[in-house]
Amino acid sequence: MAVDPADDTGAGIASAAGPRARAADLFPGGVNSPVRASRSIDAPPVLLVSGDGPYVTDVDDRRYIDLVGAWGAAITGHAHPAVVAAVQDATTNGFALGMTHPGEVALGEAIRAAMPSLERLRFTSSGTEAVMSALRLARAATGRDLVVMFEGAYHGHSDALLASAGSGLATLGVPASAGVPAVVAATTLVLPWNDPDALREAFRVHPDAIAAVIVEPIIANSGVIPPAAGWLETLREVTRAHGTLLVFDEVITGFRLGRGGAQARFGIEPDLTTLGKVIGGGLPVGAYGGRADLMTLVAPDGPMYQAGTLAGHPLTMAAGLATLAELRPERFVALEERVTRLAAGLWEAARDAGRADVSVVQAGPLLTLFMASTPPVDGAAAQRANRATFARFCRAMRARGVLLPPSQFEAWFPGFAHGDAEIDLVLAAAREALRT
Ligand code: KE4
Repeated sequence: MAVDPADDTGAGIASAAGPRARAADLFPGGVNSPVRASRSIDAPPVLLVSGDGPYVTDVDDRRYIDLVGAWGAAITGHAHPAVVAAVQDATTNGFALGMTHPGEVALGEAIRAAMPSLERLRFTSSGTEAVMSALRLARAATGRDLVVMFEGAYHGHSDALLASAGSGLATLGVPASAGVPAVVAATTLVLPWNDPDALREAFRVHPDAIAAVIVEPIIANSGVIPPAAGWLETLREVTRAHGTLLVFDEVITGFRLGRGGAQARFGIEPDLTTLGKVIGGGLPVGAYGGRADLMTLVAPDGPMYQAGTLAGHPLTMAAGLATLAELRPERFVALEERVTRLAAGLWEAARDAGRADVSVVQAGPLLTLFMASTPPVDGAAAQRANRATFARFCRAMRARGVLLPPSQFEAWFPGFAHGDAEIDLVLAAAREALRT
């Protein structure tokens, strides 16, 4: 059908080129978030049109077992009937009303009941905003400027956190992205993971200057790299000793490691926590919260400003509440049992295929298959994994109907809807893919 110049709805363009080509024409990389472009596995981006439970279907009507899981948000499985119904009901009352809505109160109370360290909290529309706000709050509370993060972690795309380690240990960060001013990256110290000496050195070199240490309690953004025994306790002890705030970035681990997240699992109480993904049930969301004496500094009560047109969006609140209602403790136990079976099966498949270059790291319900002969213990080690081999493995899995996160440096996100049948199918595909 020719494109009718008078048709300004854009509908007529549909037939002019396929969706992939039109996306490529519209968006950088043809995507609205870089990792979706699948560049690191030398494959075209997948365009998905629907999800149901553990499955997704692409524009070419191919069905996959989905281990991307909306990057963690879809823990209940896609299009969970209770979540769909809750959002459908909510839509009939209008979408964004522009003032506080009872749904915000209900979800806020449900989050606090599960994670009591969030004595008070604030919703945002993304994890990035939650992290950016929590760190602004930490600076406001301490009057200090520097923030420590760890190599291999990702905390969203706010300028100061797009930093990589400076030349020497405990030196100020340098920009990790074009467009980030050096002076902004220099407010971040990027330290090695699981390294207490480096942490203590940073505080020695920068006394009374570090506002916060932000940590993914289990690094998921290098692929899964758990904390070494005692590491999180050391972070808590050293930050407390220096009047520095400890920020747990639980955008991934929150309501995935269990209702209490990593802070419950590891028994560490952070000063501030950031959340996202699961608490919105797949709708745009973020949240930050923590000690009441800190949150009282947030506008309009206090001098630290943060805002958002769609923060606390009624539909997101409805999806989040319905999702949290599905997060029963026994379902986390069952999920973790299946992930343990998956991890063991992947190790066995690698051994049976004679693949000494494969390691599997599991931390609770999160796991990553690394193309590395030994499990990486920090970001630098993860970077040494063989990306080309992982790319081939990922493409081979895709060809066998399993959609893995298209990067070596991501966690896999099995959820409650992945039953034994799906685990068996993933293992069967992996056995073949590892042999090729
Ligand atoms: P968002 O701004 O993307 O909602 O959240 C940022 C963020 C913050 N903290 C952690 C620990 C995160 O993992 C994320 C975002 N996670 C990535 C997946 N690795 C999102 C996927 C993407 O960027 O498209």
